[in-house]
Amino acid sequence: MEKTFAIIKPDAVETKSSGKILARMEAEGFRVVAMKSHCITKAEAEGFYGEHAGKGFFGSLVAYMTSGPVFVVVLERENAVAHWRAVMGATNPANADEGTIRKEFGQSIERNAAHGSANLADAAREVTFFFSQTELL
Ligand code: 3AN
Repeated sequence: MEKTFAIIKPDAVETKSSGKILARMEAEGFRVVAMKSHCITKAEAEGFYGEHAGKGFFGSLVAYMTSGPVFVVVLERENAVAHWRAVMGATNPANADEGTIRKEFGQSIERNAAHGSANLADAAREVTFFFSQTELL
């Protein structure tokens, strides 16, 4: 069993798509290990997306991720990291396949509805970024 970290991003919460995205997580066979509503702070967003610091879209990305509440989620399944990324689809919703979360709910490359860890090391880092060990059930 593998764990990955997901975010239902501000745009998806705002459009009241969170329930549909959670239902899709469960329909794909993920177990929801932990989930909470959270308002990401500027410092958290800058740390979480540190690999993108200095890129042209960084300031806008931080502003967007702190623009409203999100759901942070820990998911468990076989092959969880790769499977959740496949279910999300391409970063840019315009390039995302039919049936993916980003195709259905994403509005732009920035406002793209969901996050998923890129690899196992990122998943471990991202889970501990937002959750304490006692919250993982
Ligand atoms: P992914 O979330 O698919 O792993 P990353 O890690 O390359 O994509 O990018 C993290 C987030 O930064 C994306 N989910 C998106 O919100 C934003 N982003 C990435 N590339 C761009 C871009 N060219 N313009 C605006 N926002 C971007």
